[in-house]
Amino acid sequence: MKGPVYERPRTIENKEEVSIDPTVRQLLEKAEAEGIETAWHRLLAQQPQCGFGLLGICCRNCLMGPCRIDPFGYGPQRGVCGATADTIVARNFIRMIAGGAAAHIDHGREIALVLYEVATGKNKYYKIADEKKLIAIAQRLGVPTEGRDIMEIAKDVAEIALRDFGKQDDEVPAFVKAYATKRRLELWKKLGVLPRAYDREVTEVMHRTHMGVDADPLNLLLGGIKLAIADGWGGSMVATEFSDVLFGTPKPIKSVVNLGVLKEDYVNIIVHGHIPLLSAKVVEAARDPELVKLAQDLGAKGINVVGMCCTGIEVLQRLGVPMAGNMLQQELAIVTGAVEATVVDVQCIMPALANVARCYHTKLITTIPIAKIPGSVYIEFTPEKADEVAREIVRIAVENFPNRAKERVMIPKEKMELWAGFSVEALLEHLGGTLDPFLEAVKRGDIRGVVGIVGCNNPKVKHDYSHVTITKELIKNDVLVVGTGCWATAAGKAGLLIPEKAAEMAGPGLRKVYEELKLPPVIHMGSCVDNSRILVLLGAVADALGVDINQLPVVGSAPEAYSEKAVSIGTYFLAAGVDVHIGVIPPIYGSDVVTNILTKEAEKYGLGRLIIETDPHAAAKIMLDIIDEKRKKLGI
Ligand code: SF4
Ligand code: MSK
Repeated sequence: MKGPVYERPRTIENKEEVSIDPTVRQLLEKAEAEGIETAWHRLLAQQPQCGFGLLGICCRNCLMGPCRIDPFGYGPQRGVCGATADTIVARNFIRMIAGGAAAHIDHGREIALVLYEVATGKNKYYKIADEKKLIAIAQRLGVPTEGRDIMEIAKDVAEIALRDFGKQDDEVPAFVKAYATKRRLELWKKLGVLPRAYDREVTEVMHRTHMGVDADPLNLLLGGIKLAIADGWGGSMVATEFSDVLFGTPKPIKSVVNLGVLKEDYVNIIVHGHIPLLSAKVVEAARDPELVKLAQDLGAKGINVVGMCCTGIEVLQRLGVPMAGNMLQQELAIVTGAVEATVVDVQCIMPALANVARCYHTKLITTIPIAKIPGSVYIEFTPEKADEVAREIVRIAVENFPNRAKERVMIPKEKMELWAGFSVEALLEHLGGTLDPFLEAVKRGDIRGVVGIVGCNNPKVKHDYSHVTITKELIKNDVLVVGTGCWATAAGKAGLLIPEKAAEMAGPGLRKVYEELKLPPVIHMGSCVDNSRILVLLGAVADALGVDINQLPVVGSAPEAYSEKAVSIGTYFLAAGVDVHIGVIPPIYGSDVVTNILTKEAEKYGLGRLIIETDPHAAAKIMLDIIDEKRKKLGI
């Protein structure tokens, strides 16, 4: 007997519903005409998605399973081991945090190791680009700086950071202690969620979610919160702070965003992934006169490096490198037919890129031993041979230019100017060295509150729509929006990162703030690890006002979240005391207990609440209400 025949979805009927970005619609047409599938087609092929998975009530943590709980109460209410829906949902949720936190922690470790190698003279390819930042970090950590050689300071700072990853004592990691506010540290101590070492917290979550260990949903969630704290104030903080030391602390910088940054007559190289160790070197190598000449000899005008996802943002915010797009544009960039190489490191790189690249002349170049993709060209990157590898990669891209099929090239025209590079240091400098003018504007009500919008695209959500709608709605109501990652790219494409344009869309309060302080209503603070910058800012504002972070008129939002990293980021904002909106349904509705803890009871513990709302207008309204309520309680 024959089963039903699987039909691969080849077309998306209504492309208007897929994205607000015209480049996506144009290139989806081209992809379909050329028989190429994208994430949107594969999402269709997955319908209907598993209801147990959506509710978080399936478990395959052991070989007695897989087990699933019947959400309607007719079937099994316990797994083979006896785990209930509450246990299973909580375990699954914190395993997502473990995946996300581990990614950030590994990222932080890579950067810290390079700083250590630079400080000890073992790596000559990188340098201390920002001594002032290094000294500021040293002072926070209590490392003596007076009259000392900068390399000695760097060595001490790197050693302290590296110890925090794998130390065995129960002390709070030095970075967490140095960067979190006193009030938060006290609260976390009371709740028993003070982390000890970053790797240890990842291991502990994997351990406690093993069959036969932790079955208590609240205890499990607190374990997840402890790990998320280790991510935000630990792994991610190290990644951000040391990237500033090695590559420079971002300052406002102008560039261009969207697929129109690809150039028809140039060799186009996309850097995609997260860790700037590679992308910064590719940018450098592409400026090498010998390689530029090679490109010209092969008929190109030059070499054009553009960014995708957060490693793109790392080189955008420091070097002004144009951004090709955000997460859901990675396949479409290749569909333009104009990309000689997509060079990737880690995270958010769809394995499907190899299939798309195969349909064109594009070389997909993977570089990291833990991130190989069948069908890609693998050129191993290590910081010890950074320059050679980067040059080799650029050479491969250049030599691939003559293979481009000119008749298949279609580069969308759309591109938009944007301003990025608003680190905390740059913001402070912008305000004249003190937060006071900002705080005054908040007290006066010109700035009603602040919302931090973070990361990601998700094909379940109309691409960029929620990001842009929420941002516009908030600034119209005088709420300053700061953010990172794929939100920032969406905001840039919509023109929201052109200060004067955003000011025109903003309410009278924010417009006044822009006129008086030149503070834009919408602020690009960096890549997804740079959410740590928002934590630093929140801590500084709370301390300046003499209150705890959970009292501030501040909300977090992840309107189009997809990744486990977003789950970890959202959770560390909850740990900071910030209410966090998510625009995609997280897999927790299978447990009333877990849903209740995360969406309601968390507040009782001094943590933020999770707000689940898929409609961007309704979400913005909820955020405005929270801001008003907090202002009222603060008496402003
Ligand atoms: Fe089933 Fe328990 Fe094993 Fe999970 S841990 S698969 S619920 S037996
Ligand atoms: S790249 S984690 S989709 S922000 Fe950082 Fe974008 Fe989210 Fe990846």
